[in-house]
Amino acid sequence: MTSQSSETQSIAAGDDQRIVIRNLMAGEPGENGQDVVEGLSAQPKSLPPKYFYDQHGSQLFEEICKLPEYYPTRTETAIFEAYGAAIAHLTGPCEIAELGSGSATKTQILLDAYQAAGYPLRYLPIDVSSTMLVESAQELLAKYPTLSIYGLVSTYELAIPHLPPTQLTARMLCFIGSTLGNLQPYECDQFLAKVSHALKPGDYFLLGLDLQKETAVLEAAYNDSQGITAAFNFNMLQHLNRRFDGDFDIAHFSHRAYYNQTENQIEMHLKSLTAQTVRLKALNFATHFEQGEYLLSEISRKFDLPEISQELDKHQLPVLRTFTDQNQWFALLLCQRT
Ligand code: AVJ
Repeated sequence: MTSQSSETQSIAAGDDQRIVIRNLMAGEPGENGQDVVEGLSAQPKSLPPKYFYDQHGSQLFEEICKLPEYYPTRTETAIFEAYGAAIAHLTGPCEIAELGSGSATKTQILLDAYQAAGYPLRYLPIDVSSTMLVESAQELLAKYPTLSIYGLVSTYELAIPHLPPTQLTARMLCFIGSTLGNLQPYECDQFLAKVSHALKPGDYFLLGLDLQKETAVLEAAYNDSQGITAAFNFNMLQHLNRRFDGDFDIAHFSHRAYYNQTENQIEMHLKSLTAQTVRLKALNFATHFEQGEYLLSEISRKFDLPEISQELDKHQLPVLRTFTDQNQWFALLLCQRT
């Protein structure tokens, strides 16, 4: 296999019937960094969380998922294990599309359940990392002999209106891992409108959300004792250095994450330890930091079930069933488009 050279690529080796991967970003100009300039020019400064995820950042995130303090991944996986079969039973045969499929670890629990139910298996992974997408697709093809895959190398925004026609009776769009929590409320609203528009009546939307809970539990999850989350946060600056020929010195920043109880969100910051000027040469841009100034690198909203259910209702995506763990720390919402 080679890297994507054309927009549409089939993986060879006799699997042509089973897999198609389309690269929606092939014709796109590279990231032009306009969002970085905007974020660093704003007051207070902020950066889009997507800049966490270069190759090293994605590895660090995988490590975060295994940390003792980081309960979300473990809890969501346990919910999938407990209720995968129930979800399959409720939806009946349907194809599974997934925004931000990554390594598709949790999705395999679903595929196992659909396979055990004797349903046809069709999976539509969507991810910005073509390497991740191709590697996980190959692994899945080897594991599930009846599986067909239609993958999109794409951002969520671009992919949602570009999903291919449904081949099975229905489709289930999965957005798990509480990634929705990265969006501000107004962005969340726009996102749900797009999802609703892309689904047909009867289709499903499976949403994984981190729920509101004790501050100490939340703050520990973003301030782990091994410093992996701090490294993940600093890596955003190192990523920008590489990408835009920058001179951020991570020794002059510290990691801070705290729970904002008014907004019900974790806010992750990089705090400037000195007064300093940082340049991003490729963007022809420089910005000044005061000593003690904060740069917001991520919000991670924590949800209230009645509130988000109302939001989903508003977008014609009412919750059919809610699956949660014993502590009610995390929830999987199975919604059905009306
Ligand atoms: C991938 C956005 C769900 O908010 O918990 C983990 C990212 N940031 N630790 C989250 C993250 C710091 C994660 N999401």
